[in-house]
Amino acid sequence: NSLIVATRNMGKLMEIRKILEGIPCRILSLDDFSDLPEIEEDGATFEQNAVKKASTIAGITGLPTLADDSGLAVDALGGSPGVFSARYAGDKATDEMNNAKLLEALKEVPPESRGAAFHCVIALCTPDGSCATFAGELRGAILESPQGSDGFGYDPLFLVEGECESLAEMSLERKNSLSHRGRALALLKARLSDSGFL
Ligand code: ITT
Repeated sequence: NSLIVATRNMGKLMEIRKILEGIPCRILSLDDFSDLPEIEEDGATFEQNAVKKASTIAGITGLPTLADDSGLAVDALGGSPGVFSARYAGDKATDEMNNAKLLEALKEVPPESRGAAFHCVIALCTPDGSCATFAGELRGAILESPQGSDGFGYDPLFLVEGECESLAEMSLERKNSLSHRGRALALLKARLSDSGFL
């Protein structure tokens, strides 16, 4: 009984592994396979990209596969960077470059107008091509300078709604308990448990 988590983002992988701990499946990652193709993320939505990643890998490997497509939608930027979050500052952008570009884009925007949301869609696909998707969202605001050093991506700039900490100041467990990814995976686990799998 194996399940592939199809991501090359180590931050995501760590969070997903922690949430799936205890399910009766061996969790494999893309590192357990060689010669898998790069999948172009050309969908217009998180859902399209998540399904594309999971269904492609499930089709090639013959194993059930989970994929995460996620990103940050900033109100003052009309929902950008959205599905382009990983590549906001260019194709080879690092998290630091993306964060610097976001701070620059918002430098004239006052604190009360810096609202944003993280979105995550998890797709679970089987080799026969059937897929289920689960979505989660987390509201917050973009800080004026980074806070904290845990997590990945935009975490140091994201102040969680109703909290006084950024996502990068929280433990992995706490982030998972409230994040967009944690919520989407909680729905997936509920579905697996209703279907008698867990
Ligand atoms: P895979 O496609 O291999 O999974 P990726 O990093 O390219 O990895 P996405 O296309 O889904 O994944 O891009 C998601 C980007 O959104 C990610 O690189 C971060 O910049 C940002 N992001 C998503 N979830 C985040 C989180 O929990 N904390 C901080 N940033 C996050």
